[in-house]
Amino acid sequence: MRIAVCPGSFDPVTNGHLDIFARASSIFDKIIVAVFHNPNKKPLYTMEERVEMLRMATAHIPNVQVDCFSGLLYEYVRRQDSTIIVRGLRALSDFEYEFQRALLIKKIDPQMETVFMMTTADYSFVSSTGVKELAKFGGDISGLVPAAVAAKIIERLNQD
Ligand code: COD
Repeated sequence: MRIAVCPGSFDPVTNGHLDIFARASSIFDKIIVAVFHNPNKKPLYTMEERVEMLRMATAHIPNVQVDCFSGLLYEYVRRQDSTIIVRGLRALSDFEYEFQRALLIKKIDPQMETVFMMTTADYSFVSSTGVKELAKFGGDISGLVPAAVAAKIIERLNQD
């Protein structure tokens, strides 16, 4: 069974992320979407909220599982009986960062493969940061995140 891990912050999940999961799910037998718990960062959404939004957004893709992890990514990937990391690429700036990370991981664990998937043109400009900023100032985020996630974001903004 070919298992691939899609790691990220997903703060929150966007249609750009979902496009990568859906396309990866047709290549691999199982996709594990893994939310990174970084104790040094303060995300807008808690780990539980991010996992819940991801579960809602991926419910229609049968071979996608949502999980969370802390510590080193390649160690987590190994624990999932996998050696495959899937990452999405949007712009040249993504490439430079990803290229260095992939080489560093390969240096430490030579069997680890980072597979890059090019963004879909429709989502090339979509980022979690952009969605949060747009929502905060009352902009329309429909089309950038799934409807259920948009509702959660708006509900949260109304509480603050
Ligand atoms: N289209 C296509 N892909 C997209 C889009 C889009 N519109 N938006 C985002 N993506 C891709 C990103 O390029 C990325 O591949 C993925 O979706 C997730 O994105 P983010 O922004 O939610 O996640 P990141 O990049 O913040 O995740 C960073 C990690 C959590 C993976 C990283 O910090 C990590 O591995 N941490 C664990 C510690 C570790 O092992 N570090 C590495 C040492 S070498």
